[in-house]
Amino acid sequence: MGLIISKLGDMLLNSFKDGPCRILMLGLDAAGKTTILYKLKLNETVTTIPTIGFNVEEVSPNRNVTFTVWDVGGQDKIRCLWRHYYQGTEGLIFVVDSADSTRFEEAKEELFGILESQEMTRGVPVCVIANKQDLPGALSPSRLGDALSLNKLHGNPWHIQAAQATTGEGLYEAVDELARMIKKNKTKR
Ligand SMILES: Nc1nc2c(ncn2[C@@H]2O[C@H](COP(=O)(O)OP(=O)(O)OP(=O)(O)O)[C@@H](O)[C@H]2O)c(=O)[nH]1
Ligand SMILES: [Mg+2]
Repeated sequence: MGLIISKLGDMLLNSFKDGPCRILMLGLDAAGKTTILYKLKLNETVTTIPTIGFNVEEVSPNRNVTFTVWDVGGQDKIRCLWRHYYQGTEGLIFVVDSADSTRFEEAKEELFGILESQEMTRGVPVCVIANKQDLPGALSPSRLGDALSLNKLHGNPWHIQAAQATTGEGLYEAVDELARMIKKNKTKR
């Protein structure tokens, strides 16, 4: 039994042996990206200001996985810079404010735009974080998934995870699921 567990651990380790995975985290402004990054990195709820440019941190959600997470500012006027970060992306985290229904359509257009872009890795695994579940009117992940038409994402493995970045709830589940999808994607190739 111990041997099987250690073999499984080795297999997981081997699939990430090329070094840290390059993870890009995008989403509209104020979705909660920077809050997520530092909750994962420091386990602290930091006070953020809108990101102009990017933050990058190495994050190890468990001992077998290291992610280099790029968190790029989402304000409308700087979204044109996103594409400069696409190349070499192995996993995409797309963060949505689940209570901001007036901007679901905009979020959906941005998500599909990213995945259709020439520079983005074909078939990159996507983890959508349905953030701010604590706010009144927040949509459940399944309803948010419908609002974002995730069922139309045929070329990419995807998962949607409910989360509250301010407490960290759901964040480890999100990165674990992303790691699982990336690993599966790598063994397929
Ligand atoms: N209620 C609630 N507020 C949150 C949550 N996550 C983030 N916030 C708040 O949302 C605001 C924006 O968070 P940021 O992390 O700066 O958002 P961002 O996506 O990095 O925004 P840009 O850098 O402009 O792209 C901050 O006031 C956060 O405290 C959450 O789960 N619940
Ligand atoms: Mg930010």
